[in-house]
Amino acid sequence: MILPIITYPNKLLKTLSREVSDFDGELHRFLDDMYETMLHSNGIGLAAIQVANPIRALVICLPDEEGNQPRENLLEIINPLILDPQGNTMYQEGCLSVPGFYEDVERFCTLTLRYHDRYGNECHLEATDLLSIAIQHEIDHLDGKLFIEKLSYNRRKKFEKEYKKMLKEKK
Ligand code: QAP
Ligand code: CO
Repeated sequence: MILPIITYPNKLLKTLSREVSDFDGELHRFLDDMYETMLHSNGIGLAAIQVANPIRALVICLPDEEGNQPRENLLEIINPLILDPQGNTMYQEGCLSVPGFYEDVERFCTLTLRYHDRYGNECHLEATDLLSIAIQHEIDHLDGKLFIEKLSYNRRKKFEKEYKKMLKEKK
């Protein structure tokens, strides 16, 4: 089932999402819906709060060389914790909840992630490059934060102006 994605400035995006404690069929169906919704919207990452569910769950599926995002490349990340973040890197980020806007954001370069899979098993992964950036972007959603909040004052002003203009034209 494809779920509606909420977009800025919807205040729900500011929610602090709660930990998942039941790794049951309902969670599994919801994760399936998140993957379907992300692919349908041409995304590479999606956090639960973006479909109005305030739980600490996110999905990431980076495209392969052919641009495909097969299910075997899907990462389902629940209750994540970043350990040992290192270095800094810049990337031009976008967000399904801030459609049509992309801007450079600074992130940690590499990290280790502790999280649970859909069955509640404890997992660890080491991430670099785009995966590391995607993880940090999505975990920010779980904490009610958007990438536009990391922009400098002037770039944020530029964003607000462009975004309002775009919303008006869409109507
Ligand atoms: C987060 O972002 C991310 O504006 C995932 O019109 C960002 O999937 C991970 C998208 C940067 C790694 C690096 C955005 C699709 C998708 C748009 C997305 C749009 C259509 C964003
Ligand atoms: Co996002």
